[in-house]
Amino acid sequence: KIDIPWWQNGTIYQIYPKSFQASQDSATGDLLGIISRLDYLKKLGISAIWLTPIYPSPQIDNGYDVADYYDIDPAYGSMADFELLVKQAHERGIRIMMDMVFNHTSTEHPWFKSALDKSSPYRSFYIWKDAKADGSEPNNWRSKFGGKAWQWHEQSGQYYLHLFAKEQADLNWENPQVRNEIKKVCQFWADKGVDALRLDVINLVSKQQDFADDNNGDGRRFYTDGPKIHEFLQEMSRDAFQPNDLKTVGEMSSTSLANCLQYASLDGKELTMTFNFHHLKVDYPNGYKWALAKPDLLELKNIIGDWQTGMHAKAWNAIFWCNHDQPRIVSRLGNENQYHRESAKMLAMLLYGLQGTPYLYQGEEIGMTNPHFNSINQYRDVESLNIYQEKIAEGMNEAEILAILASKSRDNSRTPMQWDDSLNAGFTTGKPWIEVANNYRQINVKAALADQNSIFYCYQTLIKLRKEHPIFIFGDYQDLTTNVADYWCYLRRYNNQQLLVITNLTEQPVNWQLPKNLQGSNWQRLLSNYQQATAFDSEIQLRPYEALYLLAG
Ligand code: TEU
Repeated sequence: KIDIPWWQNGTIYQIYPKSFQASQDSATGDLLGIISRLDYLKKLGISAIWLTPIYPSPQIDNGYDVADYYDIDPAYGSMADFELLVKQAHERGIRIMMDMVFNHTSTEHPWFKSALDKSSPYRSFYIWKDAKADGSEPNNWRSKFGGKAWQWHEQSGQYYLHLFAKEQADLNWENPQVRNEIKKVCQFWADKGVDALRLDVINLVSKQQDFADDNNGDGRRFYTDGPKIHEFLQEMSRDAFQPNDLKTVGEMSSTSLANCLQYASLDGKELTMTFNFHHLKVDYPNGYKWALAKPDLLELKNIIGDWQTGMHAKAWNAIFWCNHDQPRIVSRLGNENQYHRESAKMLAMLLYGLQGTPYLYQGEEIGMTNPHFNSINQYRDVESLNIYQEKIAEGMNEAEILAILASKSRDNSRTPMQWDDSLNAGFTTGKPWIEVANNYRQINVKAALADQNSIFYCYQTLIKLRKEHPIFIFGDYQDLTTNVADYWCYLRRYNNQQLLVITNLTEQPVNWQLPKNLQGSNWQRLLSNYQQATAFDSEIQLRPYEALYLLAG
């Protein structure tokens, strides 16, 4: 038996505290609510929970605008509640991963407030530039949330950079004092017993220092995987992560495989693993998020395949379908209606057969769907509200932009967790900050736990299988269905074992012919998403959204 570290064979469960569980009648969830659900998470079998930001914040971007790195937002509880959460989680063998937002702070952060004064020592904590001769912005970079990336400050007569909302000012990582403050923050949370960190848009922190205009883009090529990024991460790793044994996952916006090989190298000199998002852009026509298109399933497979083979035995992947920025996967790649259960399980089996650490987003384990909001008043997300205004101003009709939001908005994944069929799905006895999806009477945890054949138990099994079979962790990857879009079968090999992951991505039945060299192996059925097993020999007949794990050796 080999000893595999938790961050390799465990599954990490993402909690969006605002929408997870309220302990009483508040509009948002809180830490005591999370504590009350730890036994549920233990039953699921996860190894760690990632909490999106719970620090004091004006909540312009739901906590990704941090006003104090050293405290808990009163809406979520107190530091004592947090300490209790760490203790109670650890008692159940569940580790805690905190979300660290170091590319920017809230403009309500004391550093930024002080930085408004040109003579303050904190001025250089942020990126201030003079206007161009005609008074316009220092360059043409765009904010990821729409509009320009620069905000004018009248009193001090300069612009500051914000790659996200104007209330999220970018920190100046060139300043060693900034980096030292960040190390102190990591130390503080490590001392509280935190085991791991998720680093928000960490590959954007090193900006090319000439701040030039981007003549064929929005500026991202001047700060994505920027000039000093590896140097900065090595410094953080040496001074903050490694001394505290903090495991890390970097959120890598628009990154490349070559860079991730270095960020997440198994030598551990930078980070433990990385998220990338290329596979979740296969339904963005020409890379543009705010338009509708069917997902390109061939591209999906090719992108994931490139990362599987590219990172194998060299660096470590984080694998995921969902997070708080993405629509629900069953609505996106599956079938919410007739094949809700089959397609949700198929997508789970497809992902959990891959190499890397799975991240499971709250509600994914019960097949939660997009809520299908149909009025702008139902949306809360700053990005969605901005794009709505932009499109209306451009003359798009309202029905069209609402249809786009219903499929693309980040709020699709931010609706309250569906616990049971009572008022507000058991999330709060008060009025939730965002509406509950109205299918909660059918799709909820209580119903899932009562049904041995539910999506929940499929995830529970997958999480367990990954701990029992090292082939999931260390096996190589080979696509057996290249150039086919509608079904996807791949092979993992480790020592003398073989694992076949066979999936039908559509509702059309399909027959798949086992490659000659794999026929006759003594395949054992490890898992299937249909109750009645399909017969197989050299040919396998796949029903709608069918998925199968076969193991040999
Ligand atoms: O997201 C980074 C990011 O660039 C995207 O996922 C973004 O939400 C998407 O491209 C918009 O279309 C991280 C956080 O996960 C997100 O919630 C924050 O809003 C963002 O950083 C800023 O801190």
